[in-house]
Amino acid sequence: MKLKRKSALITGITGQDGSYLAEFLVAKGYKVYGLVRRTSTDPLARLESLYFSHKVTFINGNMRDSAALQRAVEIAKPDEIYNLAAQSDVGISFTCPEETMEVNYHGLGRLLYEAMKVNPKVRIYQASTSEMFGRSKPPQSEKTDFHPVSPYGEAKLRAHLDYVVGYREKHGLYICSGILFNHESPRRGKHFVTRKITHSLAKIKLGLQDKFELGNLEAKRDWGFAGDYIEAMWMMLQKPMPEDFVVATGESHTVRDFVEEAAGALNIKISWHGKGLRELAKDEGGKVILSINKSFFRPEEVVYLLGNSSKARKVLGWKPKVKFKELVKLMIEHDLKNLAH
Ligand code: F7E
Repeated sequence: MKLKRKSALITGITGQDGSYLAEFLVAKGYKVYGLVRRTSTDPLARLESLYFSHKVTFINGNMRDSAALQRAVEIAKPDEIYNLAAQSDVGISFTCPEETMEVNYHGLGRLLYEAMKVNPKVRIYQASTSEMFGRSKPPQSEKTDFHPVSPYGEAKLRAHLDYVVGYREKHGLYICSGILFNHESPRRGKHFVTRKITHSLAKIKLGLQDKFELGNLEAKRDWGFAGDYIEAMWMMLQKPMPEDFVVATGESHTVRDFVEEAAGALNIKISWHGKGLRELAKDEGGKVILSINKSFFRPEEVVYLLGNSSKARKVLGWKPKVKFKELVKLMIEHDLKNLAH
């Protein structure tokens, strides 16, 4: 007897995580559908081969549009939904708080309402985030209190409490939060700090750019590889009962460490000069390659994130494969190769 192929709907399929997850689920034999928002940028940038080989099906729509969400779940008839669509830029959430709440909080509410009508047994993954911990002391685990400091963190926390915990407890919905710490890759958008650093330094190395600017160098983040983290998303939905999991490496580094590691991978010897907003980094020849610009600071900053993912390791059997140094190296190598063409 032939088993029915599972169907998955990924919102946010065109993003970094969405594209890795689509590849992963296609390889597992899933029928994969992606909700795609109309923008003027190329939605195929990360998904060209899957799309043209008809391995994923795009459905137009976005998280603000209930009718479009209804159509998406009716077409995909999903066994699993991965809600990765979001206004995911923490810095921008301070200038666009309403949009952030609309998409990251109300969007999930709309999706759940439509999904439950089509299949009350659907399993849903919600992309929650370490930003919900905000100023809670590290290391942060599933037991740590939430103290978000950004509109992004607040919207994600409300979605977690009202729709993940709330619908699980009140309506018996199968829904899990993956509380993911920062996860990066060569597919990361260039407005996030890691890719901004690797891309800018690679350009400087190739003589295509003189210098670049950053904000707070002292923020500490637990950076893992996105390709490892999407596997944890899938693992969560395979458990008999829905639960929430922290996904992290358990290693934290400052933005400054990231700059040094990336420069080292390019054989650029940097030295730091000055303090605060006047701090600079110079190369061996004394040329300024990095300066500080206060516009990249946030009104409120999450100072120190360090995840304790022992529950995911124990219950899911998940562990990160790519370590910090390797992550930086693979991002640098990708940027060098792409820019050299
Ligand atoms: O900033 C500092 C900045 O924008 C990291 C999202 O995926 O992970 C991400 O959020 C740190 C912050 O990521 C610049 O102040 C310094 O402390 O790369 P980011 P994020 O805000 O941590 C979480 C888990 C998510 O859920 C989010 O969706 O770097 N920083 N200078 C800078 N950040 C940026 N973007 N640009 C700078 O020039």
